[in-house]
Amino acid sequence: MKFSFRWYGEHDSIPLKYIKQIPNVTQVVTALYDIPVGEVWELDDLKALSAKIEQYGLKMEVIESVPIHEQIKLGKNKVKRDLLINHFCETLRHLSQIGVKVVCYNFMPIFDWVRTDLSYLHADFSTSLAFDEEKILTIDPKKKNMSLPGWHTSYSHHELDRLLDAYKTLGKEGLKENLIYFLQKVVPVAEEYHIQLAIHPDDPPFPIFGLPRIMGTIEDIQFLIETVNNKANGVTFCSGSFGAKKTNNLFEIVTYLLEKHRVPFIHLRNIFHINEHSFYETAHPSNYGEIDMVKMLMLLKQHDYKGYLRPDHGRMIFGEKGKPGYGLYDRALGLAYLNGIWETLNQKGESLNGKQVLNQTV
Ligand code: DNO
Repeated sequence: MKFSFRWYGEHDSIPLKYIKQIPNVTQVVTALYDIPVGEVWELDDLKALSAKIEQYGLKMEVIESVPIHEQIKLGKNKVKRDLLINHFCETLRHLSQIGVKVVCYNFMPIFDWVRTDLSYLHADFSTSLAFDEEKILTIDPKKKNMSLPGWHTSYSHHELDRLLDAYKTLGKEGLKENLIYFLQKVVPVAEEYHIQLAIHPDDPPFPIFGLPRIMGTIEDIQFLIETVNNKANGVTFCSGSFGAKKTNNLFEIVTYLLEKHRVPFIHLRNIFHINEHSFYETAHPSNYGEIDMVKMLMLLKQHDYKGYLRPDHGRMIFGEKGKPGYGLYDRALGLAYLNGIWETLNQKGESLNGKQVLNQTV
């Protein structure tokens, strides 16, 4: 398994040398952040970015994310859609030339991840991201000057309105069809260039503002994996996103993906539910939230997982000010914790003929 850490490029307040100082991190997960959605990522820009990272003895084999243009998700203007898909394929070709192995993307309409609070206060005075269903119900995305924590729109009020209506008309089945159309075109290209695509689940995995959600349950995952049956068509397993839906069995989802070899990239973070559709994010250790991290890593060990893993959102601690969810300290603590479990499992596996012992413990 390769431990990685997300970096927001030159705009990130965390310098690469700090990332290098976190024990056992070998990979930087990043993207080109200044390219308008839908444009080709040029090879020279990618070379410059990966050279910066390599200067610190780190690698850039995972991209999170190449964003998908709304026209691809909506599929209304067929000519524009195909052109944008070609751009995506061209970007994949360029990424393969600099040694990228995994490309994360998502198919969430308009908004990426959604939270209602970016600094939810905990009893120990740390803060984290949180989602409160009651608050979301009070936000009307069609209202002028609507604001959503962490979402900086580049759409005018009128454009946003049009997009919301278009997705309502498209519905869940339409969005699914457009995802499959996209994958049928891009997966063969990814395969040819030895890249695994890894869709990020909906975050949170339930409908927001009436927009369709298509990637949040085991059935959604099975549909994706079986409909485009190619190793290059994979999933980013995100414990916090899947975990936000109480009926999801995370171990069932990750086992299914591990058995099919369709999970090249993993995000681990912990969460705690306030009620069915409201939750806050916690420190990584199992006893702080609802997710059993030891059991999670045991499953990875049993399947001899060789992919990439990163600690996901951290809390703000030690007085740090930074990008919500993406400060340095708590993510570094999270990584050290996950690494400790991993090291223990590896030693146990070696000295006690692991598989049998691990099987009994899970
Ligand atoms: C939030 C992230 C997401 C993720 C994208 C992947 O912190 O997990 O923004 O990067 O959804 O496409």
